[in-house]
Amino acid sequence: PFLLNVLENQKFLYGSIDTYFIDENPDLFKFVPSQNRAQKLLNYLGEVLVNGPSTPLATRLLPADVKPHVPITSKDVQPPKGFRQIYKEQGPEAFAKAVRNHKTLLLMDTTFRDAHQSLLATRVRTHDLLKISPFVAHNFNNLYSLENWGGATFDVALRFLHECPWERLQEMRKLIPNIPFQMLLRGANAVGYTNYPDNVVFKFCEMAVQNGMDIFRVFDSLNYLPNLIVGMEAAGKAGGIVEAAISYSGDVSNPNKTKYDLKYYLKIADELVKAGTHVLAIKDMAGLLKPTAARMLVSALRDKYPDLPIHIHTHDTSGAGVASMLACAESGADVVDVAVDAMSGLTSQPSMGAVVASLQSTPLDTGFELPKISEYSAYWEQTRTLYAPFECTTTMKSGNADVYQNEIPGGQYTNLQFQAYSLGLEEFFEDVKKAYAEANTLLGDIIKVTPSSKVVGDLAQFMVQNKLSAKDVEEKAEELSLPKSVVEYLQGHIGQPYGGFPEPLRSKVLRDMPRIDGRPGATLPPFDFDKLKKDLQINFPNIQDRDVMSAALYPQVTKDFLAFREKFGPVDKLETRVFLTGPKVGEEFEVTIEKGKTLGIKTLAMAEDMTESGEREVFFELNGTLRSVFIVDKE
Ligand code: 3PY
Ligand code: ZN
Repeated sequence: PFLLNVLENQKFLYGSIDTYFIDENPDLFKFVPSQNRAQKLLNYLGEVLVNGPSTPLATRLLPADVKPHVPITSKDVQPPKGFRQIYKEQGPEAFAKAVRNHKTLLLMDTTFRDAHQSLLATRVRTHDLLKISPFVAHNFNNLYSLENWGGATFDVALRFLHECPWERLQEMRKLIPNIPFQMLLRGANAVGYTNYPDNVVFKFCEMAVQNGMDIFRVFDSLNYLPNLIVGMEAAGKAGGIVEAAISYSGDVSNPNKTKYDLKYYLKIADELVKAGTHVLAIKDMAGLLKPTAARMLVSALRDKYPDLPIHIHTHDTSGAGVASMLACAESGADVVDVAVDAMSGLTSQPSMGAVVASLQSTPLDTGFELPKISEYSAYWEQTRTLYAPFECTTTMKSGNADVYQNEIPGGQYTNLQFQAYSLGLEEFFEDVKKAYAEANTLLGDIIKVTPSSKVVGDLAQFMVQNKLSAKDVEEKAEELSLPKSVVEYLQGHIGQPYGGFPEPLRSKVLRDMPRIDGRPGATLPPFDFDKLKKDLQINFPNIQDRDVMSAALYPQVTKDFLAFREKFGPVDKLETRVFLTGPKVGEEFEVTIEKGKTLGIKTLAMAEDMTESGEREVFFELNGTLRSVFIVDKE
């Protein structure tokens, strides 16, 4: 269309163009969309009505028929200043100093990322995040950060929500200019599950900063330093704030648990400080850091690094999360992680309201107001009901201190429970949890977080399904066809575990298979982005660099997403119930596809009879005009 516009332009036709040609002729950029976006959305709605949800529902529960109340924020007033201004104006070091100099406890709000990753299978959509974003910007400007990207959100956005994670980031940034955004970066695995070539990780971080990301919490699933350092360098080179994280396992307060003791953590902390981290994080992904252990660990780090900001992450799986975060705060942590009350507890983070209330009128008082937290929470309480099909509370009714025995990370805990539930084997979950602990011991008692947690989980499920004890696995290792993730782990594909690989298990499983002894990414050739772009342009001529990056990380998932978007348009603009299960017949609703462009849609009817070619006609009213779409009935 650009070329056609140029060819029709009067100035161009008469040959009088100069370097200002494009600036002075904005009409060149007025494109008629290739195919009507409204028509594409009708096709989507028809598809869901005829063939069911486009994103599989995890339980039999349906989204509630509610319109969550969005608390009012004035559109005319700029949100107040926050820590982001310090970072943007003075850089990461000044930001770290300001955090360290701050006298009271700071909070990171995980509601936009880890909370829903842990409670709602990461399914919360951009639409619902954006609605509450202005309220967050105006009332929570004193947050250390808002965790709103990375981890599993990247994959799930593309794969299940059919939306672009980069657009999500950009849109949130527009509405929240003042609070630092934080993401979870899986070191050399970026936001994926495998090691990528280094140039992928570097370019990914560069693009993340360009699109509005500020703080990168970088971890490695084995605390393997070479992997961690790649992520730190990538985030640092991109100009981001580097928050290197030590993944926490075991129990430093238990003298019988000796593998991951205080010395172990202090040693890694030393390396991360040497590598130049701006902030040091403890990432307690399973919620194992009991209050006593928290006091020991945080005090030791505080004493050793008086000038370094310390940030603690936990999950509330056992129910001890609030107590632990208070212990961290009292021992000198600068920042702890919480989720808004309605999105807190269980495998999510501890409750924001509970932590804030507990510290009121103390020297650590966060300064947040409980009524504002209640308003924020009320929005999420209602919004959460839209995601009923993905609710972990379908199966998980309470906290469970068995996590201290099985050490399953928050997100994986609810995942495994879902799997057991969907197989109709509730008791299977109890077996899997026990097997998880055995599988961990078999693999050498490793740090367990994405992707090493998947290795342990896969082995645990394999053991339960095949009725194998740990002893059986050890004895029959040569004959068993173990899950691919386990074999690859033993080959060294995700890095080197602390204390080495388990022997003789490793030799028995691998025999003469190849092994990687160092950093896996070091042996991968640089990724060819230009080639990928050219390949993708064959089918998707309008592709942008951000789509190319998505495809470098998730090739097939991204191609499917691009094809889906081409066919069905901006489905991310639909409200969540309509997106998940389609509108009701007779229902009228609006979709704002861009600022100032709102469609009024009414679902009229679905033909009872099929056409000869197996299609069903679905009738809509679009802005008052009758439209219909023909949908192949796949039943
Ligand atoms: C992730 O990697 O997505 C995690 O949340 C790990 O805790
Ligand atoms: Zn977490």
